[in-house]
Parts: sequence; structure tokens; C-alpha cells
Amino acid sequence: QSEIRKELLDAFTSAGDAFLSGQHLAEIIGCSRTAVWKHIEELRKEGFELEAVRNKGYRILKTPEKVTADEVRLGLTTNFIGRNIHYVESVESTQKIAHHYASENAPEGTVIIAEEQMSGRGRMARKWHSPKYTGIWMSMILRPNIPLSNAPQLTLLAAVAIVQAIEEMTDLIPEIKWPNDILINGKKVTGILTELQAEADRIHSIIIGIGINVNQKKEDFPLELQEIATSLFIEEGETLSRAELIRTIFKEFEKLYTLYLDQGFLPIKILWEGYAGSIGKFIKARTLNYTIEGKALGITNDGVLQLEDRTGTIHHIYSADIEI
Ligand code: BT5
Repeated sequence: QSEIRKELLDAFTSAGDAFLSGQHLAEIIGCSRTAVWKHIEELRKEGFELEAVRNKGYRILKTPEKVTADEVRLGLTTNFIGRNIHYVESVESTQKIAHHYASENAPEGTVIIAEEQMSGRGRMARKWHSPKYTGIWMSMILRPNIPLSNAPQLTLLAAVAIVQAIEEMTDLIPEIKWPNDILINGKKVTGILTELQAEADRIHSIIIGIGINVNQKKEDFPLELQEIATSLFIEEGETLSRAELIRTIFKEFEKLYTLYLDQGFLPIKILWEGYAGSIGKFIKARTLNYTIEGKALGITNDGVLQLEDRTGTIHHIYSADIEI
């Protein structure tokens, strides 16, 4: 947080319900009125509701809801997912912190939640845009006793849990795009990043990173994302409680994860296929080394994508970017 921002918030705190003029704010803080205005716009983007009245100035009507450990815990019904939460306002990447706690033997179900990520990451060193107070940026630590090769199944499991949670809280119909995207009306609303800590063939921990665009407005996305990304707010037209969505995801995730440990991937696979948009369609799978075009037949019992090309050969795709 910049010094100007801190002083601005302090000024509003001491003003209480009273209005503060732009001129007055500029004087207290010792910056230009343009700078004040710029910071007020920033606050609006972060979810502060400010009233502006001519000849009077500004006052804060509502502060953004946060997703602190306490806020998430109130109303939490799970037994182990999200029972241990590490909350941070601002962080490089929650994945990084989760790796740290995972190697310090944090209990299974520990979750790191941040209000903003300065260098949120996607797969293959891509960036994940994670602006303050508007989305869910979190990483979950799991310690399943499964072979290394089954780890990708947990990405699919997480996707099902998130879709179910979104359906529970909105009227939207999300669609899963293999392996790690959730789309609404063709635009990406969620990305999932699964990382591992393992020795030989033994999994020490799996870290599932979840990024969900919740309350962003279209202009909150950088230009290059505006056509491919969306938020629940944009699609539903209503602000959603991030804390409640997090709790709902924890609840759905714990149910599916318990089922998975008990019965294996099959029940998850059946649910996943019900939400997958691309099965039966012609798609392009782009991997690091080659691109295959064909019909997506489905996923195997291991969670691997099966693609049938024009010659009828069936390819097994372990990781790729999909174009529909
Ligand atoms: C992903 O990668 O979709 C995985 C994203 C995982 C983010 C979470 S947030 C919590 C945890 N901590 C982290 O640092 N990461 C995880 P991938 O399939 O590689 O997609 C990345 C691409 O999605 C980018 O290259 C952009 O095109 C696009 N993108 C970036 N930010 C986005 C956003 N907020 N919404 C939608 N699309 C976005």
C-alpha cells in the first residue's frame, strides 16, 4: 500500500460520516487533487463504495468484504478442508507460500488465501491476473496416498467442486474445459494450477491453486484479457460474497475428495463429463511440441484426454492447451 493510500484511508477514518473535499484531502495528504482523484478511482475498483457530492466532496459508504480466516471460518461446515487458513493481504503467489507450509508439514486441508497476487501464475510460467479484493486467489494443501501419475485427477476434481459451488450460489451454467479451465458463456472465469512435492514415486503433497474471477467489472481486466476472461459479477449482474463462495467450494471439495479417496476416480469422472463442454466436439490440442486436431472422445479413468484424429488414431493427451 502506498503512503498516499494509507493517509487517504486515515483521513476518511477520522472524518467518519462527514464529507471530505478533494481540496481538503489534497492538503492533508500533501499531493495534487488529481492524485487524490486517481486514488479514489483505485479504491472504487477495489470495491469501496464512495459517494461524491458536488461542493461537499467524498465519503466512504461501504468498504470491500475481505476474505480473512475469521470471515471464511464463520459458517464453515467442513471437517478438514479450510480448517487451517493462512490469510495474506498481498502476496507474490499463494502457490509459493503453500509450498513453504507444505514442506513444514502443514495439516491436510490447509489453505492460503490472498486478497491480491503481485505475480500470480498460470501453467508454463504464464501470468494470472489477480487484482485486489475482487477475486478468489487461494492454494490448498492435500496429502492423498495416491500414485504420482494420478495427481492430475485432482485438478479435475477441483473443477467439479468449483462448478457445483458456482451453481449453488448463482443461476449460471459453467462449463469445464479440459484440463483446468472453467468457462461461462465461452469465457474463462476460473483457472486451476496443480503442483506437486514428491520424492521418487511418493507424493509428499499436492498443491491446488485456484483463481476465480468473482466481482471484477469488465474494465478491471487488462485489455488483452477482456475478450477471453469474465467474472461471476459480469455474467450474473450481482456482487457475490467471496467468503461464502470459498466456504461452498470447501464443502463441495471435501465431499468429492472423500468420495475419491474411498472409491477412486470413477464417480468424479462421471460428474466431470457431465460438465465438460468439449466432449464430442472437434478441438485442437496444442502441446509444447506439436498440435493435434480431432474429436474429443472423453477422458480415461486416469483423467487423460482422448482425442481421435482424422485417421481414426486415438491419442492420449496428458497436458495441452485446447482450442475449440
Ligand atoms: C491457469 O493457467 O489457468 C491457472 C491459474 C491458477 C491461478 C491460481 S490463483 C491462486 C494460485 N496462485 C497462483 O499464483 N496461481 C494459482 P493457464 O491455463 O496457463 O492460463 C493462464 C492464461 O489465462 C494467461 O496466459 C491468460 O491468457 C489467462 N488469464 C490470466 N489471468 C486471468 C484471469 N484473471 N482470468 C481469466 N484468464 C486469465
